Amino acid sequence: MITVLSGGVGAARLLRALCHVMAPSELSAIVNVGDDLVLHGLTICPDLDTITYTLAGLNNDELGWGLRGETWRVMSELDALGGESWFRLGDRDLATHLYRSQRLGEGANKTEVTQELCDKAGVQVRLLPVTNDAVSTQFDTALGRLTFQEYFVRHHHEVEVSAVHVVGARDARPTDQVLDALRKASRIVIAPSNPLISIDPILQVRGVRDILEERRDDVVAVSPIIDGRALKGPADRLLEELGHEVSCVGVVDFYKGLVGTWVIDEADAALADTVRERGVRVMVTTTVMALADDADRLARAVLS
Ligand code: FO1
Repeated sequence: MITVLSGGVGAARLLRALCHVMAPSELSAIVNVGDDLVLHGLTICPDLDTITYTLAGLNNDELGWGLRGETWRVMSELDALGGESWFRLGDRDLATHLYRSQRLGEGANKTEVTQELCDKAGVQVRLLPVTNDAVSTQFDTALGRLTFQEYFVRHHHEVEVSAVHVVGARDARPTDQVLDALRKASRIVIAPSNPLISIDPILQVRGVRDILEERRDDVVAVSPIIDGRALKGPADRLLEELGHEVSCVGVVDFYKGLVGTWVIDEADAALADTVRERGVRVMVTTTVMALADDADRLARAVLS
């Protein structure tokens, strides 16, 4: 079994590629829930949904989130009422949030509801929210404290951040399924997701970091920073704002003590020796997953 620590889009693409080169049923993903929010009384889990939709082949490639063939009638009506419509929920996507919220209201937990949604979408990868407890990633900014989606969507991740807080993480318990997936995996992979706001909220849940430290030799990570830049999202800017080096070396240092093998991009081949000096193994390959063949090659490298 392979277990992948996962944020949203980057992790979804890696998981999809891994499904091409191994049995999906042998794959587990431990997924960040720090981006989750309650809006209009609905519980929304963006990273879990991005992965589910991508693995089901239903993801909206243009937007990078949500479902393909989406329509927006509910949001238009909400706009007309002057309702809160900055976080856009498509008509099709809304069904997921309605279903999840109903089931949570009936007493199911997030892990159970995620499994139900995966079964309905035909997704065989085991998607595991890192915890069923409430965890909320928040930002100290020039505009004051912002929740994840206020920072990310409402302010287009353009405001300067002075600190990231994963509220609730230290009291949150990882689920039994998560602990099992971490302990039994032959290899643990850290996806090329944002280290500060997608992976760290997983690591901060009690006990998760300790297991990675113990299993360091079996941990493989893919750098999300290529040639000093993030392909998508604010990872590069956040690294800089929070005092980290903006390169694959900065990411290697951020995960110090947790990773045995690094996969860095060909564009960073000149930094391979510097990474090796940190006492880790290094593989250099294409890490950009825009083309299916490249994504599959990366998946094979991660498993090799
Ligand atoms: N991202 C946006 O940029 N604008 C949105 O209105 C938006 C809505 C949305 C609804 C459901 C969902 O699952 C994701 C959504 N996202 C939206 C993406 C999301 O905010 C982020 O990409 C992730 O949280 C970061 O991983």
